[in-house]
Amino acid sequence: MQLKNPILGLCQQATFMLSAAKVDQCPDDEGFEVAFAGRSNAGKSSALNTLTHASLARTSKTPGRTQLLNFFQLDDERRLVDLPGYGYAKVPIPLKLHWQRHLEAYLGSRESLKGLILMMDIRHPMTDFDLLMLDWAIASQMPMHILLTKADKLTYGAAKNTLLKVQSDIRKGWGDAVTIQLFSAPKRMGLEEAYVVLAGWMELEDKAPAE
Ligand SMILES: Nc1nc2c(ncn2[C@@H]2O[C@H](COP(=O)(O)OP(=O)(O)OP(=O)(O)O)[C@@H](O)[C@H]2O)c(=O)[nH]1
Ligand SMILES: [Mg+2]
Repeated sequence: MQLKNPILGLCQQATFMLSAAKVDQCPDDEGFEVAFAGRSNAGKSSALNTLTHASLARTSKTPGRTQLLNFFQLDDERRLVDLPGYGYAKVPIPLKLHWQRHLEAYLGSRESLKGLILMMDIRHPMTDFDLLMLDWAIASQMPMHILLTKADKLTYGAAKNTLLKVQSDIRKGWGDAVTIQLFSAPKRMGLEEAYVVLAGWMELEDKAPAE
């Protein structure tokens, strides 16, 4: 399938906008925003970079790298946000509380937030924090799509089995509004599926070519 969706072009022209340490430093709360959330080291920044064909977000072998909300602009009214990872044990407690407060303030107040992409390392899915995020998304009626990242670390069969298992657990616990897919940044696996979700949330219809 050839994706003609304009989301592709927009992602390719994504630019870094700003980093916010608190909610009042975020860009104006208008238009369409999609945030990338997940446990520290789950692959949020890598997924964002892969989807935007750029090295916009800083990735790291040291978990807890992304300490601010980083905004990337797609066009005048659309943005992607790289959120700080949660659950990294070695981050000092005051800093942890600081992030948690600001993350909660952001999630709880952001009108332009149209959906959350939740990254889970396929080898460690459904951490306690992931379950909290799922609870929060359902309670706030926030659309959520899960990327099982680092799928390249397993054989295709094992990755597929994990996908089916996690999908079934999510359906049982949270219903079928939450969608899920496999993803790998180095193999560029799962890009089209993710673009379709982003395009839907950002109200970018798949336009047929002009006759
Ligand atoms: N093999 C493989 N490695 C990945 C993949 N995605 C991320 N990684 C690696 O996992 C590590 C963490 O990736 P990041 O993208 O920085 O993770 P993050 O969730 O943004 O981490 P924080 O910002 O610290 O919360 C890096 O060493 C990445 O290269 C993937 O799909 N496959
Ligand atoms: Mg990061």
